[in-house]
Amino acid sequence: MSTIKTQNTSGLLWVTISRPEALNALNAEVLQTLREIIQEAYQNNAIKGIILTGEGDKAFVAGADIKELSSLNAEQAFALAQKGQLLFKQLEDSPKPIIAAINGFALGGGCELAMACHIRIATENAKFGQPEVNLGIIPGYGGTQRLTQLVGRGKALELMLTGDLISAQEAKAIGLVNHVVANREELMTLAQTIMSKILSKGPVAVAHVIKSVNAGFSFEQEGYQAEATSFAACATTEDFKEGTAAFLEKRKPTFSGK
Ligand code: DAK
Repeated sequence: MSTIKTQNTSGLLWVTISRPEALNALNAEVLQTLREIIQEAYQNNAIKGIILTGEGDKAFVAGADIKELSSLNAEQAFALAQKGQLLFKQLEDSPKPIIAAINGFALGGGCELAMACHIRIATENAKFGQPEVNLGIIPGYGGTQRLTQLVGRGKALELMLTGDLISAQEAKAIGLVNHVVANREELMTLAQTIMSKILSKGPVAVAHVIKSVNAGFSFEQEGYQAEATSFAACATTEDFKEGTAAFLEKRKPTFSGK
């Protein structure tokens, strides 16, 4: 049975990590399947955006699979780290928007997975944390960087050094999630509402917003320079012409993605 379920509804790809017996923990199979799904989604012009969630009401993803982790040798750990980091970077750099719909525990690698997505929304029973220190390791899928970027150095250090879990409301208060809703049904509705709004905009501009924001956190590029380059690229598109024309003609724009 597959550990990830997908459903494509009108260009929106719903991706559900499904290992409820292990609270949707990330094992090698899940990571490999997710990698294949994401690569296929990038190449498929019919897919415009992705909503990522976990099966059930208890967990988004409760971390890397601790059973699998415990039996890794150094060589396997290195290979896993490289593959995992690449996947999370691909998610973060996706030109198509990705929303994490967090329906329960988002711990360790699960919290890191959510942070690699562009927008996070959660149910009120969700819990967040980087409890790796409890296992004698540190976050290894970019958590030390992304958590610090999202919530600031002081709170990030407290969470990673103590391994404490925080509630969805606390996560919202520190900027780790954008919205908290009552239950799974509301979560999916809100995810779809936000995604539909994003997908009504020009896809070239959407991709360049993501690229420009990410550039500001990259040591390889200067954020403002990248933003100017992206702005210039957007300005030559048909979507830009259509968007400005529609505004001036007081009508809704129809974007072609060109
Ligand atoms: N891995 C494997 N199985 C897990 C799991 C996990 N992370 N979390 C839960 N499960 C399993 C439990 O073992 C249990 O299985 P059975 O005993 O029924 O067979 C089942 O899911 C239900 O869990 P519980 O019985 O524990 O449920 P509770 O409600 O009592 O507790 C809990 C829920 C989420 C508080 C608890 O399950 C828990 O503390 N889970 C572990 C959370 C955790 O520590 N997560 C962080 C894992 S470390 C790397 C990069 C990144 C990472 C590693 C390497 N490289 C670069 C190489 C990331 C590391 C992590 O994420």
